[in-house]
Amino acid sequence: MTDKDQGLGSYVDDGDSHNRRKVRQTAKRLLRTRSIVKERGNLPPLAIDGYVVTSVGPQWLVWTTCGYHVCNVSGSVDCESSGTIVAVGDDVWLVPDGATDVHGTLTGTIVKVGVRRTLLSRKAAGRARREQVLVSNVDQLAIVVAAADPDYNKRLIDRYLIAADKGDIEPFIVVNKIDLADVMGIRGLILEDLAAYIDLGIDVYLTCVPTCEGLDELRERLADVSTLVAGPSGTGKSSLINALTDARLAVGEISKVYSKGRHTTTGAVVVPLPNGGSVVDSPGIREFAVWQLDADELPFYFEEFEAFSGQCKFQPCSHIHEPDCAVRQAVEDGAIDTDRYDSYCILRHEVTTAQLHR
Ligand SMILES: Nc1nc2c(ncn2[C@@H]2O[C@H](COP(=O)(O)OP(=O)(O)OP(=O)(O)O)[C@@H](O)[C@H]2O)c(=O)[nH]1
Ligand SMILES: [Mg+2]
Ligand SMILES: [Zn+2]
Repeated sequence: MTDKDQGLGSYVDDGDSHNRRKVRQTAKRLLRTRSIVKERGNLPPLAIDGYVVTSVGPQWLVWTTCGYHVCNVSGSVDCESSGTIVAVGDDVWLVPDGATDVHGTLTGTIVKVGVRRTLLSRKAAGRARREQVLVSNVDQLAIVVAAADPDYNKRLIDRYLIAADKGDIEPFIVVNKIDLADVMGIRGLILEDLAAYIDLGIDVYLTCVPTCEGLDELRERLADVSTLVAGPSGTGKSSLINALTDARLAVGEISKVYSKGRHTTTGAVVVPLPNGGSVVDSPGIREFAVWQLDADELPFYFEEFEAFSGQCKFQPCSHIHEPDCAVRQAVEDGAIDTDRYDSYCILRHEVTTAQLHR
């Protein structure tokens, strides 16, 4: 009997991730566009390195071996910018000012931003076509949704999965507030509903903060790596992080000084884990427009299409309107999840409309 049959904890598919990697490589035909803001050459002799923990208004809080520094960004910062010069998680070099701010925190100026190993981007809100890097240099993305209050939305999950793939981040799904599913008697339905992700090799964890269900499995998953915890507002991201760390203690006195005492998370913040690794708490988002997604590359992000797309009559096939489309047939036959196909159609419509207006 499998975990799934028992309706227990987490669902970890050890299956072959080779195919997934292959598809990802094929899909990543678009290079991340980055323009050098300024290449300064040698670093100033007093520069020290650290990483960006969170934003503090227009400034950045940077952890270094000499302690926290609240930093401005130099007007001639050396970075490979893709529209976002500094992001939480960035490796940076700063020159200390030799002073402190009103809270007694050391101050400095960021002069260089390191190359981002991984990143999670989206299209910035508003009309401008601009990339917004939400977080950089994390290994994993925990997509946290709630079993209820608020109801989860698979379209948003699918967008996160694409963005994670594009940014070289390994995603997994956390369904928190599973206690509410039990009250409503819908745990089984949720598992069925999310089976397509498990089939894709994406691990799904079921958690409940008050009863600690699933927290051991999650703790294990987070150990020794860096994980961005993202998802809609109110799903319990901060509650999970607080249960797994002593977040306030871990980030230190400094975050208390700068936090605005709000319940809702207002900006991404790196929280070290007690036994190694770190998590990045992030504010809930309602919408997520994937940055730089082309209609032609979209099918590659729906890797379950691959087994069928070779048999479509027309090559290439958009899998939307062409006759004798093997992908649509597979959806009808139940071999491809209907919701995933719906996500594909919605995204395809979005990206083709956006391409027309470019
Ligand atoms: N029933 C139930 N409630 C939970 C659980 N986890 C968190 N909550 C509650 O859900 C509410 C939202 O939790 P938060 O941790 O602030 O959610 P968040 O995802 O960080 O929200 P944002 O910061 O706005 O993105 C709080 O009232 C929590 O007490 C859970 O497992 N079960
Ligand atoms: Mg929060
Ligand atoms: Zn087709």
